[in-house]
Formats: sequence, C-alpha cells, structure tokens
Amino acid sequence: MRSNNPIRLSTEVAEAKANGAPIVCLESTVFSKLGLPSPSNAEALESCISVLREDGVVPAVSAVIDGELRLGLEDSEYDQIFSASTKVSVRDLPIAVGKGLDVGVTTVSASLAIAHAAGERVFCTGGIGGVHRGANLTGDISADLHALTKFNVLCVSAGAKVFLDLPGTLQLLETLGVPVLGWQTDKFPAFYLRNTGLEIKRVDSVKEVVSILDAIDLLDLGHGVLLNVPIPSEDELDAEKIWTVIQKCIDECEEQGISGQEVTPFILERLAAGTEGESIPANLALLENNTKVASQIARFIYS
Ligand code: PSU
Ligand code: MN
Repeated sequence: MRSNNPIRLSTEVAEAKANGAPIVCLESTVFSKLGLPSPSNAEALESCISVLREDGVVPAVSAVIDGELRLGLEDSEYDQIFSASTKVSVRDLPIAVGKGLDVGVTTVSASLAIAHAAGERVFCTGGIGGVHRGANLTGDISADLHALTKFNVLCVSAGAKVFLDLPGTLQLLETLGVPVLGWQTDKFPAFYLRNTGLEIKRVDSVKEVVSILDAIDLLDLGHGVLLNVPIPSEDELDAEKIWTVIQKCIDECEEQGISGQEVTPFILERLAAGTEGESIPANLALLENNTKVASQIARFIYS
C-alpha cells in the first residue's frame, strides 16, 4: 500500500493489495436508492459481492464517507450506501472531500477516479452514462465518458442505458479515443437489450481483454477501456415495450423540467414503474453477469 495513498482502504482491500490478491472495484450510486429501490439495491450488492467472493476476488465498493475517499467498505457501512441520496460524480469528489460530506455515493466517473488513485485496474458497473438525447441543446453528456480518457481502468458494463443517444455515445467515445469492446458480441448492448445493431469490437476471451490493456500500457495511452457485456438472453426485456416506455419517460422529464444529475435517477425510477417492475430483476441480472466477467479478468491479471 502506498503510504501517501489518498484513499482510505478497507482492511480487506488493504490486505488484498499487500498480498497481490485480485480486486474488483464497484461503484455505489447503483446500490443507493438513486440507482435501485430498496430492498433490490441491497440484494444487488449482496449478489455482486458473493459472485466475487466465490471466485476468491475481493470486492471494493467506492464512496465518500465523512469527507474521506474510500475504496472497500466494512460490512457495517453498507447501510449508509443503501439510504444515501447524494450522487458524487468526478467533479463533485474534491468538493465532497473539501466540505467533509457525510455520505456520497460515487458514479462511474468518480469510482474510476478512486480506483485509479488506488492503483486498481478492474471496475464493474451495471450501465455506463452517456450522451443524453437532446444533448445538443442541454449539453448533458455523462462525465463517465470523459473519465474513461483520464483513468487507466477497465470498465465492465452492460452498455449504455437505453434512454441515451446511443449512436452519439459511441461517436463521442471514438472521438475521445476510448476502446469500446463487446464481450462475445460485435453489437453494442444497451443495458436491458442485448443488441442495438451498433457495431463495436468483439472480444472472446479474458486473455484478449488483458492483451488490450497491456497494449494501452505499452503505448502509454493512460486511458481506460469500456467492455460491454450483453444482459443474459433469459433476462432481456422486450425491445418494443422498452422503447415506448422510454419515450414517455423522456417526455415527462421535459415536462417536469428535470435536468442535470437528476435525469438518470428520475428515468430509472420511471422505467421501473413503466415496465411494471420488470426493469429491476433485469438490472440485478446484468449486474451479476457483469461481475462474473470482471471477476475472471481480475483473476487473470493477478494470477
Ligand atoms: N445505471 C443504473 N443505475 C445507476 C447508474 C447507472 O442502472 O444508478 C448511475 C451510474 O452511477 C452512472 C450514473 O455513472 O448513473 C450516470 O449518471 P449521469 O447520467 O448523471 O452521469
Ligand atoms: Mn448527466
């Protein structure tokens, strides 16, 4: 462990680092009430943690607690995450520390920053943020995308959420120079859907992914990689139904003047209602599935 490590590590994560044991970093927004309603949020975290533990991989959830940057939480601290309602993206991190925020849940961008500062390489989430529809007018583009250019971390996700501008999201990632990979697929998945028809680069094995990470290091590019794992077929939602619900959510968002950081939690909640709750088990299934892939990669890297 670096003595000047700006991140407070849990006992277990510190031990894993000292012993060279595999670690997978996890965000915390998705496990708060902003990401999933209670008790599904606790269930989701529990299932991700057990997938990792079964593989001998140490889970490292990031958050801000009492103004401290944290990687890995103690079991007694998870309740604070489930009930938290302050979303911290990368621009909010220094403010959260400077102002001694009591509990902040980290988005993908903030979690990538923490993982990178702690020297970790593998991070797993449900869905990454992206270019919002109408971004040409609102300027709403998730900081998750830019964070992938700054932090040398693999981000495992089930694609960008279906309510985003997906072609715009892929275009921006290309402009930013971020490699976008598909796990055993050459089509960009969109969270609840396996195939959006948008082309990405297919990878078929853990070894291939790790070779790509190695090449980034060789070239000293210093940026991240987005690996997209499609939701398992049996958990996929009906595409037509989803698109209808999404269109309604976006209209509601506009009518109610929801903007900025509130957009994503608002749409996630409306989606759950609009799909009669079907989006929630799908969300749990894809998180668990992503964690399985991230776990294999972490084991390979640390073996
Ligand atoms: N996907 C989910 N639930 C979530 C998020 C994504 O199913 O809670 C969160 C992630 O933390 C992601 C963030 O980084 O939403 C993106 O928010 P924004 O669009 O404001 O950047
Ligand atoms: Mn946003």
